[in-house]
Amino acid sequence: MDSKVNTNEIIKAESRYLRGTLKKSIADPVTGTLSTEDTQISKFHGFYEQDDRDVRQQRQVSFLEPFYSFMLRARLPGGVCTPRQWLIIDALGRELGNGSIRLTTRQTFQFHGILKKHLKPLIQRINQAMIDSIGGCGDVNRNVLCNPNPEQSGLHTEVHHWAKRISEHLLPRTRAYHEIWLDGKPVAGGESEPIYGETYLPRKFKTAIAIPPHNDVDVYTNDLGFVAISNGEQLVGFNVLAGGGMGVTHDDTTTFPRLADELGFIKPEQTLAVAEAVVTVQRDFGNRISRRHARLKYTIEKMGLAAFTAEVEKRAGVHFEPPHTTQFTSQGDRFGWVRNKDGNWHLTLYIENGRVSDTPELSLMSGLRRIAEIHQGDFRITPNQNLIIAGVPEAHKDLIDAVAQQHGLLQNTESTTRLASIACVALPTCPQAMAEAERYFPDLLQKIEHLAASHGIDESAIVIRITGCPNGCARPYVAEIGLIGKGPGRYNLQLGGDGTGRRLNRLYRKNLNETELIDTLDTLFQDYALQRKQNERFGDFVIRSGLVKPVINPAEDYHDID
Ligand code: SRM
Ligand code: SF4
Repeated sequence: MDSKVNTNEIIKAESRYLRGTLKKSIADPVTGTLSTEDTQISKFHGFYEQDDRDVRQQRQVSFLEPFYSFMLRARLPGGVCTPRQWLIIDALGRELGNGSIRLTTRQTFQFHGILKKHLKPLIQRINQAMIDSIGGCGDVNRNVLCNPNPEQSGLHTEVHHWAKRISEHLLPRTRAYHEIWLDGKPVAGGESEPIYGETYLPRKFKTAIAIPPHNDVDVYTNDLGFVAISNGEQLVGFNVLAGGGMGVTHDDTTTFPRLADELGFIKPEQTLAVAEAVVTVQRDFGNRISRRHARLKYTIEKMGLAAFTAEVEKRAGVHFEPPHTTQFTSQGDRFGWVRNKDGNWHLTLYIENGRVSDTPELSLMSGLRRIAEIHQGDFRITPNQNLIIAGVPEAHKDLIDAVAQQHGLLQNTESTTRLASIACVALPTCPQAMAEAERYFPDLLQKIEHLAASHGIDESAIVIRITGCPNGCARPYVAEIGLIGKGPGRYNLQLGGDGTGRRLNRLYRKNLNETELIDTLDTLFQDYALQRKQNERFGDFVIRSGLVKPVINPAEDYHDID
């Protein structure tokens, strides 16, 4: 192994295919934590060690170890689960988690606040429900996204099938997960990882499939993207994209967000070979020295797109045809009841920041549990942290509607901007958070909504996304307004996404506190209200009026600010 590789590479290489000393760490009753190496290996099994940051300082003063607990993220390709599975997820969130379930921007769910001793029973119980957490996190392919909207039933079913197949094809082959959590027999030897090798990928890897005209999966922000091409109802192939990613480090101009490039069109039967080829090129050419520069976007910048594409074609044994023309018109969800082509109904519910819990104001968790008890279709988590109750027969619609009404799930009072906006988790669980996001966003949005209403632009459905740090978990760099945590109560203001996920935004003002942010938006909203063209989006307006320059080549010009 190259002596310069980063520590994670050594940990992976010495982990015996992701076993590490996890069994020992989990069994150690003296501490709530894992060994340092195991905190990295655990990610491949779907869980992260965290500590409650609200009480971190207080515990330090009292000479107590941090209040450790774990976040577990499931693998749920395309975000689909059955009502029976939902009931188990709900029960585990209440019994072994912190009383909530978190729907994520990658169409799956997380539990927070799991104590070390509860990890094994929790993993066993989700597996009994036929859900696993393999590759929920770690340097492998993550949960595969696809459009969850069952409106175009035939096409969606086919695309969802591909999301599952890609996810399964790119799963690690190690038996470590079964051995440690499901009491599977230890492997005698001769184990291998045909796709990943023993050091897996240099970094996380993300895949999504979009069905135009909806870009709800933000397909251009993924390492690997597939845009479904259909002849109406049937899939004829995919435009393949590669090299998207959001993560940036504040003030490090060698890091940048990037939208994926188009490689070309392929037939459905070539999908797995192409997915595997993109993964193995990244495995072999990705940066294993600097994790900050290890995502596929940097590999493509280093190799050049033509050389990268040629290498993928060679490994996959395919020749990319010119991409088909496609058009995206939105990046968000559509809410309320809609009738599918098959005559069944689906109900898309707005879930504020994806957090499912019961509060004094809203019995959301209980309401969804009640729906799961009577629903016969499925549940679909959207890539915008919302939830679809799908496949409701006409005869059940009134009943489900009544339960949703009774629990306040159909308030229908949210502004178009609120419905279009998302926040990452941030404090108190996320160790990377520099500022609040999920806990603060509802209040901040209220102020922004008042501002929008005062300028008569409240129907503009401006896409606003906030994150507690520049890692970009709510994909803020493709929002019309992106707010990126800089420090407690301070955010960078980014402007210029196009509302369809096809354009990066750019930094407009740095390190604003709430008053400065609201004042800045006040001026921007006023100009937009007075000077916008008919149907012009806010993000398009700020670009046309020269308030921010569009990003042409992020590797070179993302950090150019006037
Ligand atoms: Fe993320 C790390 C939460 C989607 C980019 N992300 C984290 C961690 C695990 C913090 C950590 O390193 O310990 C966060 C856990 C917080 C918590 O307490 O739950 C976290 N990320 C999330 C979720 C839950 C945000 C949400 O509010 O929904 C999303 C879970 C997705 C899933 O189900 O798999 C989530 N993260 C994303 C996305 C959006 C996406 O994938 O579509 C991105 C940007 C796209 C990308 O990857 O480029 C994203 N997360 C990151 C990064 C920056 C990666 C980079 O290339 O620089 C990190 C930090 C890292 O990897 O070192 C990170
Ligand atoms: Fe944590 Fe940053 Fe991701 Fe928000 S964007 S969840 S603060 S890593």
